[in-house]
Amino acid sequence: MAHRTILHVDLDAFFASVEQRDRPELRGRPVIVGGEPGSRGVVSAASYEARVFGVHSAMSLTEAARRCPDGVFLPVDGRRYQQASRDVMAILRRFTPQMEPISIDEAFLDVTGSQALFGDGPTIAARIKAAVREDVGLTASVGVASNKLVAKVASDLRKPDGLVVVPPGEEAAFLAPLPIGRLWGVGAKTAAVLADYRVRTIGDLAALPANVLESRFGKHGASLAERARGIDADPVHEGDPAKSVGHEHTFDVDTTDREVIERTLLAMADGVGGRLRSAGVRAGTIAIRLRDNSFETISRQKTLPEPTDMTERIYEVALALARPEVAAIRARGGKVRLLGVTGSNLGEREQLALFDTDDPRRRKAIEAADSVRRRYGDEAMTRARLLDAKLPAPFERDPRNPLDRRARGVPIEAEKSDAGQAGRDRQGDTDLDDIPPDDA
Ligand code: TTP
Ligand code: MG
Ligand code: MG
Repeated sequence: MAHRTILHVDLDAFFASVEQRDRPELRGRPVIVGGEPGSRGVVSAASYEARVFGVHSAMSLTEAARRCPDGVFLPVDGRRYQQASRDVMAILRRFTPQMEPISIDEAFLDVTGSQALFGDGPTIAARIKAAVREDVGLTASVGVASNKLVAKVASDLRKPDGLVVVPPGEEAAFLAPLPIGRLWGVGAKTAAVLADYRVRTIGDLAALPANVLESRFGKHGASLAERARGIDADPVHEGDPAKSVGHEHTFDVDTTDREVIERTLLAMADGVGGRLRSAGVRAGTIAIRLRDNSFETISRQKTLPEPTDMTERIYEVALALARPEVAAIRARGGKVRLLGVTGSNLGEREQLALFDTDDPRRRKAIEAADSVRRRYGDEAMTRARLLDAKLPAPFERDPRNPLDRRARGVPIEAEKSDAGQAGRDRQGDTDLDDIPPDDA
């Protein structure tokens, strides 16, 4: 098969670069976006001048101030970053319709079919970098390769203002010397386990016998082995908006305990609501899924008079749908094995403004809670009711879900690979195609 040409484009020190672009006096200075140096937040973005001092995203502002006392600390100005993001995405779209934005400052492009028009991969990459610099005033780093995995690693390698080309056939050799943490899908936990096998570089991983990986990591092991060799068939998902967001939970022990069931539904409603809010969309339909101990699966859904992204509303609907089904399971002496909540029939929040009847103060409070959660992790903000539920973080995102990927300012470094290890509780994405229409 003829090889594909894939680009990964990622802006350099994005939020900080927008600030330096708009305030020339800040150019060449250490700029730290996130808030006041003494405040409780974390660093969103650090300019490369600030990184020299060891400041990076997700570090506490206090620590950043300690390391870089002369840094210029600025609040997050989301509106301007959103606009810059839109401007850059519009440039990328000029080179191919096959464009997949994966966060506010990065996207994959499949330019296989664009080369007759615009030149080969490296030429297109150079043209994109020039256009982003001239038209938007920012620098981007670009990786060019035959697949998404390798292109993403490549764009990160020579930041800032980098351009790294990996010719087809050289994927494995390119990855081999790099530390294992650079491989997408290898989180801290996986890296720790691999260290037991003396795996330090991606090449070490590629050299490990596939059966060792499979016996240690199961299905994930097989995909690890492939990716270590630079193999990735995932297509660029062009204009592939998510159709749904869902959470599913399999209980450690089958249950009919009302408190446990309601708490689980609430946690999942909160997860769905949080993901909808951070992506700026609302769900017009809420669905639940229930599986009993004989593995019979029931799905129910309700179309709402007004689309929502609010936890309480999602919970209320999910509970109303689940209650009679749980009662029926209980009545026949069964127990609940799995529960799921999904929001679908999604629409942009702005376009839904006509329906906007909820209390703006309440929305403000919820959005504030979301942003705290995003900064400090879920534990910080989980409702009292959810404590002790021993559920995975309800705010967890799925890098495979385009809706989650476009959520604002959310790091998409995925620990997904560590989910699904033997026998643990799992939370996954529900596939809406499984869900029959209302009252089916
Ligand atoms: P990144 O592309 O991860 O980082 P960056 O653009 O600041 O730096 P780099 O040159 O290494 O690409 O993220 C893009 C923006 O998303 C970043 O400028 C700010 C925001 N962000 C956060 O708010 N919190 C985070 O933890 C991360 C990683 C990013
Ligand atoms: Mg970036
Ligand atoms: Mg990025």
